[in-house]
Amino acid sequence: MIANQLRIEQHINLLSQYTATPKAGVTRLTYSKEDLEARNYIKDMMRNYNLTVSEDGLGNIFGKLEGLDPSAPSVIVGSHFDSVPNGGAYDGAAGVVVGLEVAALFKEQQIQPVNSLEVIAMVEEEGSRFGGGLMGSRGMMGLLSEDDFQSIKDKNGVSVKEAMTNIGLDFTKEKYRDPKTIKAFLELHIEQGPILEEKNISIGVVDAIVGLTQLEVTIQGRAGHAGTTPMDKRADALVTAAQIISAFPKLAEEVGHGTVITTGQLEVFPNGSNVIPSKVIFSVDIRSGEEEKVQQAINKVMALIESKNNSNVQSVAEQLLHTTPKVMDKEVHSLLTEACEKLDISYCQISSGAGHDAMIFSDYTACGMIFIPSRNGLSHSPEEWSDTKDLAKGATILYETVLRLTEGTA
Ligand code: HGY
Ligand code: MN
Ligand code: MN
Repeated sequence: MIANQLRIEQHINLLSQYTATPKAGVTRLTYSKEDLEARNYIKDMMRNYNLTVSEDGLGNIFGKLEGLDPSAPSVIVGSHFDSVPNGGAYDGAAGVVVGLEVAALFKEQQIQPVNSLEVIAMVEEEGSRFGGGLMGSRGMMGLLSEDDFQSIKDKNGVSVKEAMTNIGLDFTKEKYRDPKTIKAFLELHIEQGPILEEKNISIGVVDAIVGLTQLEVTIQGRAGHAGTTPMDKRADALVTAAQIISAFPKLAEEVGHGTVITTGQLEVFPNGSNVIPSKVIFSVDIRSGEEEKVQQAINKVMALIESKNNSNVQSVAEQLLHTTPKVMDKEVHSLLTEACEKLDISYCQISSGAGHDAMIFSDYTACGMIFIPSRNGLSHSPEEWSDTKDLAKGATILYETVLRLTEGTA
């Protein structure tokens, strides 16, 4: 493997230290202190590898190796560098580190590309701070308006613009990236599931990514005294929320075809142990490989919410994100599999149950993704772990593929 496993290991270990919850996984929320520490590290590494560093109006980081033909569209390689709360050291970071490794190999091998190579580290893919998710890639493709960046706020009411300013980022810079300036987007990601490990295969070449819908549901009831309010005189928002959420496993089963429905976030107001909850806000994450099944699941969830409305309790659901299932670019997919065969690395086709920035970019440019195995299939957990040997294999595959896409020569 031409990729340097030790260097990759160092990047992963150092980035994992930029967390708000040391000893309890990686918590690196967008535009946080930890974001800034990781951002500065990534930019320093980009400069080490002779890349010209820039940040756009959302704080996405770019490291560019100018090609012989500056007018030719770039090949972009990378991933996101934010995390879920108490997540792992590899989700997103592995793809950024492998992008850095491709740039390091271009430098070591003195490769001069025709098309520019750009390493990217994107913000807010997880949506852990501002909800929805895929904000960095959606912003680049013009799917979010300037007003959105003022209205989108975190749980403490801090807007994207304020949060950016707080860490010295300039939100007035251009956010939009003309897709004509991108030849292809490549991303390595951990599988976040058990398939590759079970099959004892090093690389999954992604053919498709599930459709993903995120809802935010608000249940409005009425606060009351837990001791003096008879059970038949209550408008308990949390009881209603519990009735809705507990029905999701059955709804998902009715839709079938691997459809999954999850509530990962729930807030109770006023959150007093002796107060009947007046309001509950919770998330609903709906995924399936077929758009028709996603729509069926959404319809069932909305009908269930509607059915719980009465004179005492009212519910509303807001759609924060909806992406249809996406297919990866056939030509890029072939280049990736050819690289696996040339390097004699075991691989298989795989579909993604996780969402990725590639599902946004794939509507605008050629996208390719490869997965590496996740130990015990675990992710979004402090126990997330992948072997840097597999990361080195993945980096070598992306290096070979980027060489061909950029028509690089030594
Ligand atoms: O939710 C996802 O699938 C991704 O980790 N953002
Ligand atoms: Mn994730
Ligand atoms: Mn991810």
